[in-house]
Amino acid sequence: MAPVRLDPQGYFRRIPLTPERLTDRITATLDAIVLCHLGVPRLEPREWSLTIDGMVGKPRTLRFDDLLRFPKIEVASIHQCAGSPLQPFEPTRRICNVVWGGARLVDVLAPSEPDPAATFLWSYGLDGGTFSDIGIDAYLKDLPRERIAADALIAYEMNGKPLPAENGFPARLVVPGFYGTNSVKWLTRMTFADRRADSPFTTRWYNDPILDENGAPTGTTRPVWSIAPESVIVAPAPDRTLPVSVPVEIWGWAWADGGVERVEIATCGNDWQPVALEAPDGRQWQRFSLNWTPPTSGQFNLASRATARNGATQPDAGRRNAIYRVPITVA
Ligand SMILES: Nc1nc2c(c(=O)[nH]1)N[C@H]1C(S)=C(S)[C@@H](COP(=O)(O)O)O[C@H]1N2
Ligand SMILES: [Mo]
Repeated sequence: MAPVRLDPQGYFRRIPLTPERLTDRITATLDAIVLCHLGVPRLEPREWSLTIDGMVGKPRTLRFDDLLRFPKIEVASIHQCAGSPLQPFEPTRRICNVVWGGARLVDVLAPSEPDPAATFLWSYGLDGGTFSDIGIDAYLKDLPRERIAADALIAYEMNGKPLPAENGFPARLVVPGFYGTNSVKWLTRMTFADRRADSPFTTRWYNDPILDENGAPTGTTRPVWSIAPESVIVAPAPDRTLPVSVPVEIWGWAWADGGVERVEIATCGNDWQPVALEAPDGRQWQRFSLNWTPPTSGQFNLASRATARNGATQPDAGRRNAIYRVPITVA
């Protein structure tokens, strides 16, 4: 294959919508997050292929046309960037909710007869270059085997249209419920293995230090896979002035891998109260709302806190899924 053309070359991202602009349930493609560590490969579908190898009975290589022959599925899902791997505890709220279309990952892998002893699936992108002064042959991520059977897909569509180049054209992995970093774009190769991939994007970056109760590193790490519970208030927007004693709807989105069970809102400090929350609909974010009547004039700090079905909740600060706060004035 001819050397890959990257345009642009090097780190490239789209500035995400701020929470008050996340008004639509499905985020328009041009408003969705974009993150490319090494640049944006430009290739034609006829130049694309996917090799499936490693611990399999039948290694094989698929063309783009082969991919289109599998039954097509659509998965509406949150899609979230975990933020800079160099600042793993920094909240960035790079979130959107989009519809992916493509082939089910299990369907594509099954004819290769994966060895039951393989515990990880490694996924390679076409993009190489330099990130944080480290030379990278190809973007490489790994996935625990059990996640394949769920609703992971090899997507060739986003919101009903072919993927834009920056989102992985012509085909990419999508792992709904896992942070975006795992959803390898411009997918070229998938390798079954019995250990984690030893690449900068698996074991050096996107591997959170686990801290003890005092916030000191324990020396162990956790892969950045499952999306932790999180929520944002869409309205009112920060720094708005609201009239006293006039009811207003506070609303926003909550999400977590596996769904959110409860959202609470606080208006001034620690007055947390449970609020109305949509039931989970597949992998999508869930709308929450509270009709609130500002009781007196003054400064308020609106905050929302999501608790996942597994009981995990949002920390106050110092983590990527820390509570989001909206300062407003009541006058
Ligand atoms: N090949 C490749 N895949 C990649 C990346 C990349 O740099 N190269 N970035 C990852 C990161 S960190 C995120 S958040 C998502 C972003 O996907 P998007 O740009 O389609 O929104 O792609 C992931 N897949
Ligand atoms: Mo990301």
